[in-house]
Amino acid sequence: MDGAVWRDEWGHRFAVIGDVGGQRDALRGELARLGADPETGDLPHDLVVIQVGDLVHRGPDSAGVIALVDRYLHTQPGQWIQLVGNHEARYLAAPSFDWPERLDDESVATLRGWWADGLLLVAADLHDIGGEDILITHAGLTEGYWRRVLGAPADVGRVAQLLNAMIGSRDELLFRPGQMLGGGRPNLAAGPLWASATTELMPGWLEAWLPFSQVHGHSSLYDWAQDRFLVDRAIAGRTRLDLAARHAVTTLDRGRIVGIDPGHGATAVASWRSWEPGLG
Ligand SMILES: [Mn+2]
Repeated sequence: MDGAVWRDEWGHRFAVIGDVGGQRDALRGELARLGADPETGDLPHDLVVIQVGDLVHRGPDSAGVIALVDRYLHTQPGQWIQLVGNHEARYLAAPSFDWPERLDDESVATLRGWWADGLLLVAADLHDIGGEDILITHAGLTEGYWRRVLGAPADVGRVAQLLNAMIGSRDELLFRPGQMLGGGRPNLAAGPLWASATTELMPGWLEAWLPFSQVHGHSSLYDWAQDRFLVDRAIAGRTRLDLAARHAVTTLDRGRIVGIDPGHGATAVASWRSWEPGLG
């Protein structure tokens, strides 16, 4: 489906940005590539950004990333859709995992304000991109969670609505862990902030009919640093890699699952891009 950038009925184009991990300069650089003013950072008026969560930790400037996003949420509302990652959720409920870094109090207060004000979502959805519907979450929606918790709705808009309606009232269920927290066997009903792409998200959907396509961050089927797949050939054989963008696109029977976590660490990776509907 490589072609021109897709636009909605109001002429908006979209960019879905993977995990930022405290890399403010890398985020600013990608936004400038997308047409943001390199000086002021202002977004071009036709652009809507969807960021998949994990804004913070690992990199040098988590507070700067939070402040930047907070500015977009308030000065260009409707042009920035912020999803919650497990690294944000750590500050929204009793901490479920240890992490060597601690956000400053002001950043924590900002995150909690977003959650209380409905500015931090669990899911976003895009309709009819060349016939394809797409659900966007931090870690991906597992088959088990979609079936058992949500009741297996086929409509992507309904799924996003159900997930976002749980904010503030069912946080424990939204933050349901999987194998990445506490280990143990893969949980094919792991929650949308914690599902592991390799052992939970992909294996569950490989055996089922995907009701809509998905874009997620959080983890990757491919180890970009070591240049190797972390999954078996049944999944790797269905997966196309964009090494420069750090996107892994797995095509299943009725849709695809696109992983866009660039894998930033203490330093930002040199080459990565957001995922832009219509471009591939
Ligand atoms: Mn994550």
